[in-house]
Amino acid sequence: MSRVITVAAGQLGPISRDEPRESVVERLISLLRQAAGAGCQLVVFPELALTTFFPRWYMEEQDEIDTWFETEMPGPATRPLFDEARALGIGFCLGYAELTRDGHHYNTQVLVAGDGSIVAKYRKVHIPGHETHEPWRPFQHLERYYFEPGPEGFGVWRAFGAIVGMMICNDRRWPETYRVMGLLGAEMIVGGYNTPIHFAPDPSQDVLQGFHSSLVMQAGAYQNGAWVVATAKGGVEEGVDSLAQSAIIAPSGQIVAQAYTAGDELVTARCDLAWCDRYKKTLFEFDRYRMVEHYEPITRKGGVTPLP
Ligand code: CDT
Repeated sequence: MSRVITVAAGQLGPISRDEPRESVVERLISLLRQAAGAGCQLVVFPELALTTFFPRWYMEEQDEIDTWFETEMPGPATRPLFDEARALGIGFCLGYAELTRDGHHYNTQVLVAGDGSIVAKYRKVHIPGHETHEPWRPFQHLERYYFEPGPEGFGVWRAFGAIVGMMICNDRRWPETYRVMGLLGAEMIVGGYNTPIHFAPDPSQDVLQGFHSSLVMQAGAYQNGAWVVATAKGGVEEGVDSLAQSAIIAPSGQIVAQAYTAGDELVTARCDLAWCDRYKKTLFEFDRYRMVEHYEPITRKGGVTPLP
């Protein structure tokens, strides 16, 4: 029996610092409606999709910091998105900054079913950037100041007739992200990103941002026999240019659909889950070919073990 999910990457263009959540939610609802019209079952929205990418600024006052976080999901501003999704019978994946009741701050994503119920919550594992204010940079990337890593790690969930995993932005650069979910049987891995084009620690990478983003996701899809759907918040936001190029990637590693603008744009593809097994049950048959006895250094804490 064929199992097909028609999926969309619901890319956003820039969100200005003073754009209210309600206005962003209207933009998300517009994308949701387009997706429903295109026969999609699932729309993947960007990381931190409700506001501008606030970690580019250093803030000291906790009260000010907490204004960027959601204390409930859905909350008053996001409930219309959940209501519209339920009315349309379409699911979505949404990234936002989460402040828990006991005071933890996470970079979070929820997977929401077509009936509006939350299937799963994922908290970003790989937190990039820096811990303290670094005034030499043209803009900050203070995710390590604002967010704790998700304590739960990676997971997969049965949803949309598939086994779905989640990742968020920098997670996509790490092979372990895909492999852990691959080992849990992931057939589709979804997530959002905010990737500034300028990388202050090594600007030679600026022109390679699009290449690197595609490189890691295509490899992750292929090596684990999974579809990958990754959605950007792109374009020039508060003076900082970010990568667009939202993409839907097949288990073959091929990009089957990609955004061609840096604005609000819907990218869709018909994803046949049967294609996963062409890779999972041949070249990447884990049970048969993985050589775990040689992989122990990968789970050891820390970095490189230098030669004596
Ligand atoms: N949001 C996010 O994770 N962005 C990172 C930028 C890394 S440079 C500090 C990314 O990997 O795209």
